[in-house]
Amino acid sequence: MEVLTRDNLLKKGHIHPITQTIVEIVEIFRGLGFVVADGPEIEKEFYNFNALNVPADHPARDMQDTFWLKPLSERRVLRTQTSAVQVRFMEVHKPPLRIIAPGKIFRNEATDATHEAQFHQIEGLLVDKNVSVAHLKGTLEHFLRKLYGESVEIRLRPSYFPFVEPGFEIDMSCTGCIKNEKAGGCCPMCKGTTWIEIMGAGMVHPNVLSAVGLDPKEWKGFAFGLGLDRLVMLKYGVEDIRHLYSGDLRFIDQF
Ligand code: 2NM
Repeated sequence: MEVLTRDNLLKKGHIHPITQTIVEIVEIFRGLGFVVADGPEIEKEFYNFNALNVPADHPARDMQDTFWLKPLSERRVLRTQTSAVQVRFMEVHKPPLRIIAPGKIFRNEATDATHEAQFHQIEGLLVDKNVSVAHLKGTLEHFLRKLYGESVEIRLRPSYFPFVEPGFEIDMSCTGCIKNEKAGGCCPMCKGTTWIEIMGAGMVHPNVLSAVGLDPKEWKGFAFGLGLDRLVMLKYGVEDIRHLYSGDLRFIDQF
């Protein structure tokens, strides 16, 4: 007679590593007074691009990068970032506000070990009076130290995103280097550079505030966006993004 064990009959499901990471990150930002905002995956061109200061001729709007839905005359897309959620939130809620928007996003690109057409992102937004880059840096430093440990250092490098000005790429000190130094090898996480590019961020562009009826002289904001798939891959040493979406229990059961 076969014995009923957890493994052969009562096998339990569990939370996907991407969802686990979303929960962890949301908890950290909840501690800072942020609330979760949600929105549709099928989005209007206005919320996905126009309101975010992405010009009509920007290559991101191209058929190659964005999934446009038919009929094309309706100007609907699969959202390419969760910022659209934040625009919708700002339309109906007066500042000061602090929101975090996790969710699935879509890009029309060829898939390989590090690219999927469907992946996950988490974006944050704070709007208040007298907000500065110092607030942005302090918030992200706090966040990454809670996630990866108090010894983490961060640095800001100038970068460009249409919806912010100034825009930055955020690097964090590599958490794998110490382990690898002991093992005597070059760190595979940072390739020996000691820094890992972890997220994009910046001060909300005045045009974005104006698009939702806020006076950019009165209100300022900072925003950031973080790809969850790469984060999970770094954390667990997953070498192919497609494993995360395979639905293969032999993979998923490891987490
Ligand atoms: C990023 C990088 C920089 C961002 C901007 C906004 C909004 F809605 F406030 F304009 N939300 N998220 C943002 C800024 C996202 O992702 C790499």
